[in-house]
Amino acid sequence: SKEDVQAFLKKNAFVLFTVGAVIVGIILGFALRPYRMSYREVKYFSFPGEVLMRMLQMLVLPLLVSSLITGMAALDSKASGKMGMRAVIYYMTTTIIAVFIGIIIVLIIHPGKGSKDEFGKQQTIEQVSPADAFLDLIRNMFPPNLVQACTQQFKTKYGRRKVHVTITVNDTLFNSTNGTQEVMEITREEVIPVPGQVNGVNALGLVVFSMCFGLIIGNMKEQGQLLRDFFDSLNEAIMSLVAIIMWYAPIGILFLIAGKIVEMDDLTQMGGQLGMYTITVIIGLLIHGVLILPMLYFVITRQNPFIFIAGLLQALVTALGTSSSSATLPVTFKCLEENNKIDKRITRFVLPVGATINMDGTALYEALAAIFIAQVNNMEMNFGQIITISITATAASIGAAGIPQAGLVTMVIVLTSVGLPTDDITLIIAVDWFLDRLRTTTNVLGDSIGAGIVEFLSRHELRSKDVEMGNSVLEE
Ligand code: DAS
Repeated sequence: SKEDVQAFLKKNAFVLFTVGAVIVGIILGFALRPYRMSYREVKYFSFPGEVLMRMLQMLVLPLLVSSLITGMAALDSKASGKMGMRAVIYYMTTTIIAVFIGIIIVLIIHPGKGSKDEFGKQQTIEQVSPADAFLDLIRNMFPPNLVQACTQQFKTKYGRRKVHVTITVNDTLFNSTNGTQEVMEITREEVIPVPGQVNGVNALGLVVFSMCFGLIIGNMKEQGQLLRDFFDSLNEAIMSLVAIIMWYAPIGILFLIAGKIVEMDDLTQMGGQLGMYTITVIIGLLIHGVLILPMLYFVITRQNPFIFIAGLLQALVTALGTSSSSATLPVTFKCLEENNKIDKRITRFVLPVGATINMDGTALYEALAAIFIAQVNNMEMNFGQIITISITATAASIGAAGIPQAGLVTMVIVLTSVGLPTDDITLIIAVDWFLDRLRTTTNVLGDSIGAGIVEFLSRHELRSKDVEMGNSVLEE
């Protein structure tokens, strides 16, 4: 009946808007491509998307800190220890599974053919040793200055920049009557071999600090009450802000996607090895995201994983649009708490950590890409080297920040560990913006399913805590 339709629309308004935004964004993007917008025009056009990205990033810092502190403070150390263990086991298991899927798929499909000619000229990238990269990971865990950690950016060994070239063709020779000028604008992306900076916070350092801090104020008696109340209410306030921004999100996502489609390079090179490589990555991510993770969820909780995933739709689309799991974090919180009714004590505790260190998509991608580069160089990887790749790919995914294309940067660790040329990262740069979006979506999916599984496994602790606190306990 009419009421039913209305009720359905009301309940699913967000989801419908978001899915609609993606579809309209794709159509609009392709429709506008023939107009060959200039760099500046593209920037203007995608401005609503840029604003969304900034709004989400604005919330990440207070959300991450307040949710982790309240999450840790709400649990006693025994309970949080147990839940922490479960989360870490889940993170490790799924990351390792992802790495192996990446390796197996790339060995079976074998997209690289041992010729680099078709990739064109490459630039040189500064060399980093795995030991340096590893020490950097530990350094980032302990920021010497907390205020700086909130503003300091992750340093990368190379960055990208857009170069805008205007070529003026003087046509007087052919057009002697009025001597017209033809102006051509070209935008291309360049890899710059200097320490680049990526926007974001040192999330890893803040996660470590907030967890310890939360644990401590949770164990304090009355003296800690003020701090516990403060962070609790800060967290509530930020989540209310998230609720407002969510209404704007579909518009932002529409323009983020349309803008990227307008500005992307022609896909002419996609026919060859790079195309095969792209398909291989997509297949790997699909196996992990659509098969393995849902199966794991089902085996453990005995609930329908696809209903769970349907509740996450908005977060997944935001990940696709922003290619940043940190920026998606506020939306992930909302989806899990509101649609999937995951206990706040779990989300607050598990999600910020997951968004920072648990990246299944990135791990799968790093291992796969490294072996692809070996194939292009005609190098056969032996068993020991493949094991090395799987270990370093895991480390590299933990070290990667939840920001666009961070995985490409940490790939240096994987390549150097088996003696592959790091310069060859440039071979895959052309398609990375796209694959980054897909692996970010997989990362967010992995974090969310992890929250569902950890909640299920921790239901007894949560219940006894409820009884202890005198909260109303739902009958099972
Ligand atoms: N895009 C990143 C993320 O936010 C990680 C990556 O580059 O792989 O999840």
